[in-house]
Amino acid sequence: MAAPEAFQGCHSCNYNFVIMPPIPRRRKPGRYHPRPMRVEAVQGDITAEAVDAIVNAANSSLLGGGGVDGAIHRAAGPELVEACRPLGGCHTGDAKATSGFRLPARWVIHTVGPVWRGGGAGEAELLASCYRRSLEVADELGARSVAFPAISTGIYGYPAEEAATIAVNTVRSTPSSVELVRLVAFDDRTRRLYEERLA
Ligand code: AR6
Repeated sequence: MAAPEAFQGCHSCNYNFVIMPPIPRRRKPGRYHPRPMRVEAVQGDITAEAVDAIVNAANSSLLGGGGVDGAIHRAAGPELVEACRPLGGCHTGDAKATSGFRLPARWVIHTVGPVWRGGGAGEAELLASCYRRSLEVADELGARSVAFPAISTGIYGYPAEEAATIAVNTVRSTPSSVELVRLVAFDDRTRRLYEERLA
């Protein structure tokens, strides 16, 4: 049977004259809050966190270092640095993911915080970007629970109070499918700073 006249010339196939309803577009991941995000402050070692992804306060080489970065690489095992090598480093304020290897967490999201230079060198925006980009990467991975260390507040010298404010405000204001964020303080003071801001 030939196609009705209106369809002739539209397709090379004569059987193709069923008009399909438009296919609904799939939602882009990470653009919606399917459930409200819960944000918690805890104190401890982030390498023990049994979440989908832990965030690493790395340096731009992504090849390991001291502080939380060193602890994460030691706990994940030597496969972690091998997985980081092909990533070709990371800019300050950006984030990239690897597997978690021997960690309880399935993924590590490596972000590079700013070095504190007195506050006039765009540090606040770069630190906020670390939290935002890490949540975006978490969404791309499909992670639903993420643990953050206090990025930049150790070796990079960011004042703890201001960093805690940026951490809480940015996590709360970033649209994401992540359902649980754990702000992991290594020390008592940082935990209190988080708790005050979350109250
Ligand atoms: N679990 C949770 N938090 C931790 C842990 C841990 N195991 N260990 C340290 N912290 P830092 P930065 C806290 O210095 O300032 C590295 O050499 C720590 O008390 O790890 O972003 C990188 O390679 C502090 O509150 O990261 C870079 O070169 C917070 O983690 C540079 O340090 C961040 O301290 C990055 O410096």
